[in-house]
Amino acid sequence: MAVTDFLRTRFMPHIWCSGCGHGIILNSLLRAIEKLGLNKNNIVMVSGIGCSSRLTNYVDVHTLHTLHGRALAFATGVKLGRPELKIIVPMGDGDALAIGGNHFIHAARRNIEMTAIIMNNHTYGMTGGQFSPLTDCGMYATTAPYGTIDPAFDTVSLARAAGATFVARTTTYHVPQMITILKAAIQHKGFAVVEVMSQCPTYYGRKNRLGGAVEMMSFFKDHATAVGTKTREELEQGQLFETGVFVQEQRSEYSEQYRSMAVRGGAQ
Ligand SMILES: Cc1ncc(C[n+]2csc(CCOP(=O)(O)OP(=O)(O)O)c2C)c(N)n1
Repeated sequence: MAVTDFLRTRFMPHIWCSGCGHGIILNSLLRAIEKLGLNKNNIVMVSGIGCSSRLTNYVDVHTLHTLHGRALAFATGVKLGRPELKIIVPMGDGDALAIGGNHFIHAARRNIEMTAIIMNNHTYGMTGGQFSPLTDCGMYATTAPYGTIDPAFDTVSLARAAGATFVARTTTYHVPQMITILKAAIQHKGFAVVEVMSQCPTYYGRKNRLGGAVEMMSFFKDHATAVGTKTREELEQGQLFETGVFVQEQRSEYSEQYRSMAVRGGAQ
């Protein structure tokens, strides 16, 4: 199957602003699915609300466009009902870690098999550029005209501490790496978290004078460093952030345990 066979062209043109990184994530995700040779009837994409969550509308697999912050809860229901299906959940940083933060930590704790993609543009894009839990401290937003005083979550540390068994980070600049990571995440037997740094030139870039899409992606290019290759001091001094696979381990998977309990007719 060609990549374009996974696109719902009837919903084009898409809603994303020019320069938005979310389209690059859509492209990379479709390429990962196509390279894995997955049957579109075996994939369910579940999303909440946001520019990022719109991604599901454009993909010709089974899709559920649900409530802001609740995509992982709906996805959990789908996985428990039909454990043989591949579940992919694209979310914004607000969707995943503000209103959806509770669902996120518990999905990670349970290690339920699905791929959670956090499209981190550091802002609430769809509603006009409010700050999110992934907006870096001191940055400007429509709701932080003097700069935010909230420290940001580190998605990787949060996911690892909550119990995710696959955790990775990449950016919209690093497309081949993003495709490789998404392929591994989709194949992972457990809760897989992929944070993709994405650019929002319309709000985050403009509010913080970061330039347009090219400058924002150049920042990703110049400040991303492979995980484990720099000391903490080097990371801080160079304003660098790590990319790659941080966690990849096996632990009992939730929908499998649930199914075997149902077959047994109760808990042991
Ligand atoms: C329960 C609920 N609260 C608030 C909203 C309004 N709302 C829609 S999208 C959104 C934030 C989107 O930001 P993010 O999840 O970071 O995704 P982005 O648009 O940046 O991709 C908010 C607050 C909503 N739709 N439903």
